[in-house]
Amino acid sequence: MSVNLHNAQFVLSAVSPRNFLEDGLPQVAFAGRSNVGKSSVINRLLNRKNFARVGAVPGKTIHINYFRIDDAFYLVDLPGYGYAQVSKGERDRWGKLMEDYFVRPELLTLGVMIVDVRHKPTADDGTMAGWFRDTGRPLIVVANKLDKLKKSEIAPNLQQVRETLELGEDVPVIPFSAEKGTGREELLGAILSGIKLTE
Ligand SMILES: Nc1nc2c(ncn2[C@@H]2O[C@H](COP(=O)(O)OP(=O)(O)OP(=O)(O)O)[C@@H](O)[C@H]2O)c(=O)[nH]1
Ligand SMILES: [Mg+2]
Repeated sequence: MSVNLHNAQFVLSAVSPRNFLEDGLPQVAFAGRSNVGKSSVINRLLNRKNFARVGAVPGKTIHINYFRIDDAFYLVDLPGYGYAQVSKGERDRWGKLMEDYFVRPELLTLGVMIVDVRHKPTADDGTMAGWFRDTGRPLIVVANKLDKLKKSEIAPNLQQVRETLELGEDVPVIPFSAEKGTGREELLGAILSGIKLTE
């Protein structure tokens, strides 16, 4: 089946498991540290400027946002983590919501984890990768902000991501720049083939 990415709409923002969607359509869940460029990657993927919100106030959205793409699948935007200036209460709410989500791996069809290719993945990134791994579902890692690296840094940094997150050989690490568009086709192809659709 082919997908029209232009037909994308926001569906709902879940703040508790009662709001989780489960209607049989595949769900592709995006996760990453706050400010890693999650919204930018989603916008780039859909070739939209302001679809998922970029930049506003980091760490403020402790919601799971669902976007329906062409009535074919959901793009699930999980709340970012690792933002220093959040309160304990917010961190707890984040943990509870994520736990509620990941305790039900049947909700998830494919995971997409976004990291900043400039830096060694954090302990939180490691935890996140572990949660994805424990679902038993396929995972794709997006190494974003590639445009900020010198050419000579690319290969070692990609390797560092792979090693730090202890990724299996079946997990692709896709060099990506939401800013420049690098990696868009590869990511799109990996996502669509992961859920058995074509563009
Ligand atoms: N140079 C560069 N900047 C990027 C890239 N992707 C995102 N950014 C910038 O990084 C900042 C954060 O981007 P967002 O897309 O808002 O990040 P986010 O992960 O959604 O952040 P929160 O939702 O606030 O947690 C913005 O200033 C973006 O313009 C990239 O590939 N290259
Ligand atoms: Mg965002």
